[in-house]
Amino acid sequence: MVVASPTHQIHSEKLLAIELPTIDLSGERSAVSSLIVKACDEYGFFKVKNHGVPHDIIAKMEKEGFNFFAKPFEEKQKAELAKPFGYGCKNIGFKGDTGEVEYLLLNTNTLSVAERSKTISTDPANFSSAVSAYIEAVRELACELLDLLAEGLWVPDRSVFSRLIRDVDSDSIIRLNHYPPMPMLCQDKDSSPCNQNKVGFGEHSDPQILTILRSNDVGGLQISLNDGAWVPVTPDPATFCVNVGDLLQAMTNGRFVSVRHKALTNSYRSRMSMAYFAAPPPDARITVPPEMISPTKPALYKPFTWAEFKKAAFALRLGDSRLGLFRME
Ligand code: GA4
Repeated sequence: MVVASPTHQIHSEKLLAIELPTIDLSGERSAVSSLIVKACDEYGFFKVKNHGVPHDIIAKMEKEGFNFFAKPFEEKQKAELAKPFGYGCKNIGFKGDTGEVEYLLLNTNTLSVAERSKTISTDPANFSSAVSAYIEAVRELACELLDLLAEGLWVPDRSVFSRLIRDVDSDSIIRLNHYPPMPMLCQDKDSSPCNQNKVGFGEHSDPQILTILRSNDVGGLQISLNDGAWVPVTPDPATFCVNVGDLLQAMTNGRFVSVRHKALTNSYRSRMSMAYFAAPPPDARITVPPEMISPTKPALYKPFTWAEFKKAAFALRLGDSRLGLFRME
C-alpha cells in the first residue's frame, strides 16, 4: 500500500507528498498489467521505468526543446500558433485562460512536423527527425500501456484501446511546456517559502485517452487526490509519468478517473515537460468494451466521437469538467 506522508502544509492549501506508484515495465507481464490497473484505480497517475524509450531519443528531443525556448521571443514567434499548433506564450486554449508558460504544440503526423519544423528550427531536418523519433517511441509506449490495461481489465479484445492510437488518422499531439523560473514574492519568518509559486498551467484534466509526460529534474507538477489535497509529483527524468485522460474514463465506464492536475513554476530553475497526448481519430466513436457494462454498472456516458468531445473541450475553460456533458440522463 502506498502511504501518504504529510511533509508540509502551506497556508490554507493542503499539500501532501506521496510517492506515486512506479511500475517497472520489465517485470512479468500479468503482474505489470495488474499493477497498472491498480494504479489507475487508485490514482489515475503512475510512473513507469524500464519503459523502452531509448535515452538518446529523449535527450535529443529535450535538447531541441531547450534550444528552441532559449531563442529570442521574436524568433519563437515565427512558429506562430496557427491555432491550435505552433508556439504559444501564456495564452492557453481559446477561452481566455493564461499561465506562466510558453509552449510548442505539434500534431504527431510526420508530414505536419516536417512542415512546422521550418519555422521552428534553423536545422529543420534535425528538429523534425528528433521529434518524429520521440513521437514514434512514445506512441509505442502508450500502445503497450493500453494493451496492458486491457489485459489487466480482462477485456478479451486486447487492442481495443491501442488500435485508436495506432490508426493513421490518430489525432495524438505533442506538447513541450517551458516554465521559466519565477522568483517567489515572499518568504516567511522561519524562511519557509510562502505559497507564491505562480501557476504555470492551471488545474485541468486531459481530454484524450492517455498522457505520457516526461520532465527535466525540476518539479512543479501537482495532482489532485479525491479528498481535494494537492500532491506534488517528484520529478524523475528517468521515468515517464502517465495519466488517465477523459476518454479513458469514458471508455472504462467511469472506473478510471481522469485526474485533475496543474503545474507551478519553480523559483530558480526552468522546468520543461514533454507531453504526448494519445488520442483517437476525430471520427472515432468512443464506446465502452461490453465487459465493462453490467446491470449493476450501467453505461454512464452516451456514445460520442472524439471530434464532438474535442469541440466541447475547446468551447469550455481549461478547468471546466467536460464529461458531464456526455452523461446518460
Ligand atoms: C489540456 C491538455 C493539452 O495540453 C491540450 C490543452 C488544450 C490547449 O492548450 O489548447 C486545451 C486543454 C488541453 C483542455 C481544454 C481546452 C483545450 C485548452 C483548453 C481550454 C493541448 C488539450 O488537448 O486539451
